[in-house]
Amino acid sequence: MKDKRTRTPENSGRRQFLRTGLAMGGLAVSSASLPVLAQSARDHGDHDMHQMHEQMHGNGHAGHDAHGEVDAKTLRAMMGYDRVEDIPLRGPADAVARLPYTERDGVKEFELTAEPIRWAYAEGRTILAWGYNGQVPGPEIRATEGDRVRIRFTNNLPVPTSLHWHGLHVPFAMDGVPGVTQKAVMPGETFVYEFDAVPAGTRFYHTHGSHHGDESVQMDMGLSGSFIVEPKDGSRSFDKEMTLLLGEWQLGAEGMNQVVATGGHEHEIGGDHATGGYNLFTLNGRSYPDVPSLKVREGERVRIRMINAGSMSIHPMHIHGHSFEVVAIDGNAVPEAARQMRDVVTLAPGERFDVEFTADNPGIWVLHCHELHHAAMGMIMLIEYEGFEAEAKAPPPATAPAGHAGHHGH
Ligand SMILES: [Cu+2]
Repeated sequence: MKDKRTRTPENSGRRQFLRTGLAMGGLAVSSASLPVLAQSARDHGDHDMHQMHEQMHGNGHAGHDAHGEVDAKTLRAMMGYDRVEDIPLRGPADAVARLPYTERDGVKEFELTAEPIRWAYAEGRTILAWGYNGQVPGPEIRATEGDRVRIRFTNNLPVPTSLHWHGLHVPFAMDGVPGVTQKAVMPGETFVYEFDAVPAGTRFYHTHGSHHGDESVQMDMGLSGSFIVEPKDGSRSFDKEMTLLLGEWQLGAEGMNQVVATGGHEHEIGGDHATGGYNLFTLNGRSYPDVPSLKVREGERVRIRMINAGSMSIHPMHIHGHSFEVVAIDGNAVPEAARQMRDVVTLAPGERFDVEFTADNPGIWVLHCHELHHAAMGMIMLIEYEGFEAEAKAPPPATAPAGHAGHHGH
């Protein structure tokens, strides 16, 4: 991919800025790519009969449990489908690590959509979600500092949304804040974002809601992904890198998402007070023990780019058996003289920490959130050295009061 990279001159002033803003800022065209909606329940017979069938056979997904209940109207409003089982089931096997791009006139063009899905956060366990390109987190966008990038974003959700470039210095018309920099992207519409990828570092993209007030609701549905801007000079201080996107969820029974069940009111329902209503914590969309291990080789220098893409929780991320060096905060390099050796770094929502460690202590180690409720609810990853196989995996995490969640099998 390296030889395909082109670099464009950086945005050269007000004239360029205005041209971009006018050309791209208000562009919203309708798209034919609305999700294929499920046939209405009426087509299959009386809705009550359908629910009764689910209750009798215990294989339904909604409408028969006080904690996971959602009526068809709410489900349609939030997910665009009448029945949970019609919502596309997606998991890691369907996901791509990095978003492919095509080059056109020196511009890197990316395609992103927002889609209603059932996301497999662990083996045999799903949660209703909104995913970019149908995955959680969205695919990583990679660019080189100064690249001109164009992201064609199509909203296939049943609700308006937006796309914000967190930590990137974009022209304001590209900032993706509904009511401030643009109108929300309506269901079925496409909005084209275009800007220079600056500055270098660990950035990310996420929804900014449909209007002021529902940003957390949309974030809590899974709408985020990493955006890594590699330095123009090609400098690289590590042998191996990984991006770790921290997520938090309000899981209901049978794979229900409480954001959906409450029609977007989420926090009003309270829940487990120790964790503010969040009861499932993910790393790159997966919950321990189903978080893929970081595999390292002795002697390697390893960078982990941590991104807190949650809307509320603070995560003190702790590594066992090693210290790591904080090399960048919020994507920006820390001068060498100011670098700290830590074994915990704490990320508030929106923060990023790039840490590096030298793999000099062979074995199997955990990297986990030291808010231990979060660890218990999934926020753990193993670091496995070559030659070491993880022992038998731990039992599934407690995700909610027993019997009320996490048994949505597929
Ligand atoms: Cu945490």
